[in-house]
Amino acid sequence: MAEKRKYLSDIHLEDYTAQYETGYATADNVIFTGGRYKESLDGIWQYAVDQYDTCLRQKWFNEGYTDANGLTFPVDYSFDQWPTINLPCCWNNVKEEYHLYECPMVFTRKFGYLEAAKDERVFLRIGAANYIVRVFMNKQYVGMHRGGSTPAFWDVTEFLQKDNRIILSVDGTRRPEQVPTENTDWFNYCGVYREIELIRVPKVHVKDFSCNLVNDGFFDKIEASVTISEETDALANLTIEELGVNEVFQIKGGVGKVITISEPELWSPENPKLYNVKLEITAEDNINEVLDCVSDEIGFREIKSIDGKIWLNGKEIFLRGISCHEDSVVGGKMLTDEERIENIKIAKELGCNFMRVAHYPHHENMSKLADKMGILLWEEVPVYWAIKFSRQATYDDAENQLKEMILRDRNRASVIIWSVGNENADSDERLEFMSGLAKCAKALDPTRLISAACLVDGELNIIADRLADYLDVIGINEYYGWYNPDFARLPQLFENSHPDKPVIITEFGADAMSHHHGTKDDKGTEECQADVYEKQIEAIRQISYIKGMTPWILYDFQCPRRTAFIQNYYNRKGLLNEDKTYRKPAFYILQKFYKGLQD
Ligand code: GCB
Repeated sequence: MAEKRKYLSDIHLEDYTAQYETGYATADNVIFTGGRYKESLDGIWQYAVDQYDTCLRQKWFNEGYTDANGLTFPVDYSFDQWPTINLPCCWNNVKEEYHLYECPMVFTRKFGYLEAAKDERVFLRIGAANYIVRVFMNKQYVGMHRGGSTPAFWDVTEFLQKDNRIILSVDGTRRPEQVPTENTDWFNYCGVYREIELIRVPKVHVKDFSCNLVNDGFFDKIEASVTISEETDALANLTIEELGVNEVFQIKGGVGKVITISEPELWSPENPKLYNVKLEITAEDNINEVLDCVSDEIGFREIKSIDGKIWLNGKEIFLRGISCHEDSVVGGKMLTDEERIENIKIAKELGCNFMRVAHYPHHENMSKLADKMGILLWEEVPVYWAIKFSRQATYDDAENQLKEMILRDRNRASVIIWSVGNENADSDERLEFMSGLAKCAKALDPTRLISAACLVDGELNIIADRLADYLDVIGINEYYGWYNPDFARLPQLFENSHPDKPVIITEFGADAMSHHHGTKDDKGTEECQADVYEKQIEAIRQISYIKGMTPWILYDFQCPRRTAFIQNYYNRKGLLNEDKTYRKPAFYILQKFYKGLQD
């Protein structure tokens, strides 16, 4: 009887998610994954659309209600008979009827697992699930993660058995208090759209490992830092065979750091040289007792912002960039490596040495490929437009996403800028929020530049933002010739402004439907877009404090806000169309400018 009453009370419980607010995976749960063996849970899963969130309300993870007398009650799911889906994926692209579905879906599968050895820990890693994912394993709640673009880790050692059932309840609902908020200028692709894997690690394991060139202008020292899972003493052995580096150093209370003399061949877009770096943790009193071993492919380079200029390896650099969303006509936000390679190749064809991967952390393979192929990156967290800046939990969420992004990508030479947001109106709450993020990024990674894509002060027509005090580089989005039709205001803006830091024009652009023609005054035509590019480039090239640009955007991307005939639910500011089969005339205008800068 008691269980039956519970069954009924579950229906009436409004605050049913409160019981699932524990086991919150944050940046503190992250472990270093480079060089580790991963067991994939990708592939065929059963799934159901769970529009009313019944999985959580009715606790499906219990796999049935049985009362004290052994009476069972009917359940509203049948996992093994549900239809199947291939994970990871964005469900919006799987079936027409799910295209605009943003509420919860439930995924489940069974898998066998070879029991963890004594003293071994097993972590579940989900590369990205938008926006909240709750994990259940073998009739128990494991935990949750917030944030749609960064990886989540849970220690599932105690939950695993020989035969397992895992359930993921994934909620893609847009909510005003989330990061990003409910209103964005891109499509809210939902699902578990990056890899799901189990990672076995020794009990004492590397949680975090970073390795980079010392930023002192001499290019002759490499530093490595390590944090291990226990506040214990141990030894670490850093090996970079190709450089003859083999350095043993102390780990005290779980943390260790070493600086070693070495003159690596410097990484740059022209010479994307990577080294195989290995780190071994051994017992303090016995160097032959290996506790853990990780590795990574790392490039060594220095990036600085001094005297209003940006310096790569001690040489001034102009960032010839382009912005890019993570969007594919086939997979939505789930790009293949081939698509990422194609994007980088097209950017290179354009003459770029830099890409702004907007407006959220893209898949980690993007920066790995950028490392290999030689292109610099701006990475960003989705602190976009009207975030709930005065809400502490929203700040915590944003800061956590920022940390998860930095921990994931901080060994990537290609990444030179962490951006803490995009186009947020200048208020006291926003200043407090975003300066907090900027300070957090600097503290976690003092070797890179911090920026944000800021708005122009429209009234005074000046580049002025109080956040600039906390940034190394000022990003400016301006749409003269498009949202702001009075083009004459652009040269005035540049004249009125006297920034004391380098400026990157992080956005300008204009919509153009491919093959749509007219005069340059006809909005939405290729001629109009080309004209905006001509004028923008002419104005920007005269201004010495502008040290880079990332026009908006490489290719057209899906966007529910865009309903005009020429748009058809796409933002058409791309230099290419959405399937990248056609280059619009503006592509060649920007290419000419960038190639000219290279000569
Ligand atoms: C912006 C936003 C970007 C939009 C773009 C546009 O300023 O940063 O996310 O897609 O403008 O096309 O309006």
